[in-house]
Amino acid sequence: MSGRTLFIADLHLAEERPQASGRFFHFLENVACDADALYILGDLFEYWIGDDDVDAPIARQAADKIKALTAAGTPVYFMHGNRDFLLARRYADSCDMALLDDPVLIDLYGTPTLLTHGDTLCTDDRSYQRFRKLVRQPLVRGALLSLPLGLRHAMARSARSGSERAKAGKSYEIMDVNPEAVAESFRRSGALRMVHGHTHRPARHHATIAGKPVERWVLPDWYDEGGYLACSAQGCELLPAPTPSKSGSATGA
Ligand SMILES: [Mn+2]
Repeated sequence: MSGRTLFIADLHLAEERPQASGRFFHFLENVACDADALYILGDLFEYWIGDDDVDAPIARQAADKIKALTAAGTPVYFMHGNRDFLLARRYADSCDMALLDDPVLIDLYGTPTLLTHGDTLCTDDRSYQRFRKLVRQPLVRGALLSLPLGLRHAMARSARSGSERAKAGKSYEIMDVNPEAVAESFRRSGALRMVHGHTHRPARHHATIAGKPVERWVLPDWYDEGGYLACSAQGCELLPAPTPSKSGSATGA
């Protein structure tokens, strides 16, 4: 126990990006190992087509490494992102992760802290919000999961390229959080701190809501360096993920 709770998001693990998974596994074994808890706030995986996609090596590897962490005494919590919202109990149970609702309010060393993936705060992106509402409906979810695996793989591929095209056509502001949606989340929850990912714009923002100072931490993605938020009773700080090669476990990748 280090008296620290860690937060990560947007790792976007995928077979074709072994460096990101190498860095993540190194982080689990060398940084998260003595944390009070680890929270994964969505988009752990680049995409997720169902817990029955059991042949995905990256999913199995990640499950083994996460399970090793929980077995050693660090609880791991997972919240869905927009890429891996189909991840379900079967997979979570296989690595002893607890599934969290989005958003959720936790007591973090005495500070009421709201955790969310962050996509629901991007209310200016109306077309995305409509899509999100549709695919999260239980009937649609069930229908998606009942399709053959091969077809789901093909759909995930086309959704990824479609999302890249859609992003290219949207402004920087539209894809960021909406300030009023953020303020409303603070007001509704009574939180004094918020932690989220999704926008890939790591930062610490300050504001005053209902006369109280609040802070909002945005987590970095792991496309490049990767990083995490470490919180203790004294406060939080954003830190870079250590590079595996620096500690002698170079992969030559
Ligand atoms: Mn996301």
